[in-house]
Amino acid sequence: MTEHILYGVADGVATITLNRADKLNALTDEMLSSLRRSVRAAEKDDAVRCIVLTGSGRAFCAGQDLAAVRGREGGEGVGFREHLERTYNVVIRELRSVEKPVLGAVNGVAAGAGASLALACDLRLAAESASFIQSFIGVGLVPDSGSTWFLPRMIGYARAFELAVTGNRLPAAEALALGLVNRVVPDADFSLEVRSYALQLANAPTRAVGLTKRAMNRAMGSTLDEALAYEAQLQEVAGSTRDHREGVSAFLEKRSPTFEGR
Ligand code: LHQ
Repeated sequence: MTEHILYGVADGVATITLNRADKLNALTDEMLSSLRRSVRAAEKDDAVRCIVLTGSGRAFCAGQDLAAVRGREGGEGVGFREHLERTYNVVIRELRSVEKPVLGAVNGVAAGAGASLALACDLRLAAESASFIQSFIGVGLVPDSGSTWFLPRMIGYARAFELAVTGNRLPAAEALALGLVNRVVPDADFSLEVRSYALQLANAPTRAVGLTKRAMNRAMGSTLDEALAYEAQLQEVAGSTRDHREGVSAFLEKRSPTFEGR
């Protein structure tokens, strides 16, 4: 897409790479707008059935480029509120609404809004040396880009609050124990593990995966009655897909299904 956001599609997997390794992939406005365009491109492309978000070099993402925010606090340019609404919030909403699985391949430290980006993914696979830091407090800010929403839901209020107000580094192994990441793999195996996980997701019945994401997103803020009704509504849609028919046929014929994502 651009020098600092790489985008590539292979075998049903779109890989978006934050590519500013010398600054630990700290985010600039240009990167955020190109990140948004990449997610949209992956959303529109029927050949894409899984999206991987990762970082170049030793970090996943160190959050907002702090060199670029100097001056904003003095009232020059757009304020933080507008900046967040125009950039980060758009990306986070896009990641949550794209009806394809988004795998956060957390190759290294994920700090500040970089941690929020990782949390906005549907799944997280972390390298053993990766870590999560709610760095906002270190620069006198509140968690943003969804961290106040994701973190307490994933690990409970007390732990989330503690991480947010201490800014302590959470190593990958502890993140796994808390349920913040799905898997942790040795650094040496990271690329292969990401590929195999992504291919598994890309070969799943994509419509059902996307509808599951939609249903779970909605259920997080709904009653059981509302969730039951919405599940039934979406099952009507999933039940009319070719992948549903293929799954049932494969089961009855005692063979492995081949899902096409339709
Ligand atoms: C960086 C950054 C960085 C620029 C490393 N910026 N250069 C806030 C404001 C407004 C609206 C939107 O939302 C936000 C949300 C946020 O994201 S606020 C939180 C911003 N992020 C941080 O506070 C994290 C800052 N970084 C760090 O604390 C450390 O770099 C970590 C703990 C991530 C990694 O530490 P080290 O492994 O020791 O690496 P390092 O600190 O030596 O960094 C390497 C280089 O990357 C270095 O550049 P240099 O030219 O000196 O080699 C850093 O300046 C640069 N870098 N993060 N966010």
